[in-house]
Amino acid sequence: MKKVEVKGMSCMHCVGSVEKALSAIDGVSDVKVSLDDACATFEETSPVDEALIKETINKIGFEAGEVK
Ligand SMILES: [Cu+2]
Repeated sequence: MKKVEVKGMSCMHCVGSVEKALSAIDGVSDVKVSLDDACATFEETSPVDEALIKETINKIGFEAGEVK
């Protein structure tokens, strides 16, 4: 399981946006976003570029931290 910090989420709509955007990336599955913990977790079904994860989050208006 991978985890990425997502800053700037304020409500369940934000959570939904992040979930949808990350789920649309090839190789990413089982996305779970936590508003309380300000992070998203996901499984990789094939190798995913961490930069793409961050870029996707930033592009929809949030701030991505480290992918761990
Ligand atoms: Cu929101």
